[in-house]
Amino acid sequence: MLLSNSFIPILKNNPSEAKIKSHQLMLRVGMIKQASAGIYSWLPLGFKVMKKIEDIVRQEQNKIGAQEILMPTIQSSEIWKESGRYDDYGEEMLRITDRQNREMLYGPTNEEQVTEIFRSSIKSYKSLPQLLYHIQWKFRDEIRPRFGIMRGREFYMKDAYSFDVSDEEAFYSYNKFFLSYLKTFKRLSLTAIPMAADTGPIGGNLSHEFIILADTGESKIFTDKRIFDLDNDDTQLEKGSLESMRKKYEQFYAVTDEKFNKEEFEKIVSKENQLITKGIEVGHIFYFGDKYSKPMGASVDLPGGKKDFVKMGSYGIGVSRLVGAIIEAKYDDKNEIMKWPLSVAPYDIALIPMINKNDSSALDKANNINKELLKNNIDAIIDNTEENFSSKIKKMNLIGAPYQIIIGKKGEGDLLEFKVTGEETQNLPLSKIIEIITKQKNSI
Ligand code: 5CA
Repeated sequence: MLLSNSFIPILKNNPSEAKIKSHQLMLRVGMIKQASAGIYSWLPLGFKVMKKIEDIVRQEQNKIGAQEILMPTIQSSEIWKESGRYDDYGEEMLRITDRQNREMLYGPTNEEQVTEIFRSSIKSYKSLPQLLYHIQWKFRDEIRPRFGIMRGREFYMKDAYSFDVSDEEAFYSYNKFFLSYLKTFKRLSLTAIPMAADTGPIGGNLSHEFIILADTGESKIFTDKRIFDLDNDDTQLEKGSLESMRKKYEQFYAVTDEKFNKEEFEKIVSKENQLITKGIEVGHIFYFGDKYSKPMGASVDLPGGKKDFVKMGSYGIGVSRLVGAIIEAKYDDKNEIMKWPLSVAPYDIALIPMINKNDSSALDKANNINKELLKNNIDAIIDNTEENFSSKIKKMNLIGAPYQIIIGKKGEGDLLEFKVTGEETQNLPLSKIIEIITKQKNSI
């Protein structure tokens, strides 16, 4: 892609209304454009990143056997009256009346909608478990939307729902999502820690928030820092293995402030392992048994002939929030260098030819390099403008492709000036550069 043809409206300076670095960068490089308070349009650069995140989330959901559906954004109030949440949800719910005077709402979450779908088709324990998910816009009329897309009113969420015949089976489903979340965030190059959390308006009594560390995060967290050293590489998708994986995490104290108890923390966690800091909630999972299935009459026939209400859980990932969370984790705002993880980068590499009016040789060279890259499925952005070198580098450092090739006039034979963005230049032939990037891509 040529920079001159792309819609990347870059600002010279940081916009003053943005208080945290993700919001600053997203406005600065034109990833998003505010439409009204807490509501944004996604421009090409931001949209590309969000779609790549969405793809990884989807792949990891499919791997645990969850099936993708798509429910509407607008829901009928009827099902919310059945569950009893229509009044409970309060002012965060955007309520709409249609021309027939029917009460509708813009979905803040989908427990009711999915239970309604389930109960109309599934009648027997033999069809369980069912794991269903969708990736869809949500609306919550937050009183104070802030930090750009981090706490928006309209936001993009993956929400999954599990239906099981017993508590034991439901915990198995819960643990599948627990593992799937750890793997998803790792592929996004984030370390997300599962922490015991409150359930709020979703309900239930078992819940984990997945939190990444960030000074600008809104969640206060209290942990035993040894939890950061855990991995889950040996975990299999089978009951016993998943159970021991969750136990391994739960043996360490890790809670958000709603669950914090100072006395308990100081007793359980030795001084040198205590970590009190802030983080961003990128995912949240809940187990709530028959909280929705009972009032909404979602039951199945059991083996002995009796009926029982299905046991349910729900599992959310903030797909749009993750764009900001990755920036908070990766952006060096002092030096103004963004380095996107290759798994979600808007471009794999930036080609930066030094161009002046009378000499197009560097641009020709960039175009030839691009042809080779395309053959190898490597997506490049070419800065074909005639600006000076330092402003070109500055701009590309903000756009944040993880690699750069600088194409000057000198050029030593076949060797190119290659950079891992923000690091030292190395002189390498194109074939070696393609090898490095391809290897990195295959490991995602
Ligand atoms: N029904 C459950 C699970 S699907 C649910 O809605 N959970 S939630 O309320 O915790 O939201 C899931 C995730 O969406 C959160 O972990 C967070 O990453 C993201 N999220 C929630 N509210 C917002 C918001 N206002 N702006 C951006 N992302 C949000």
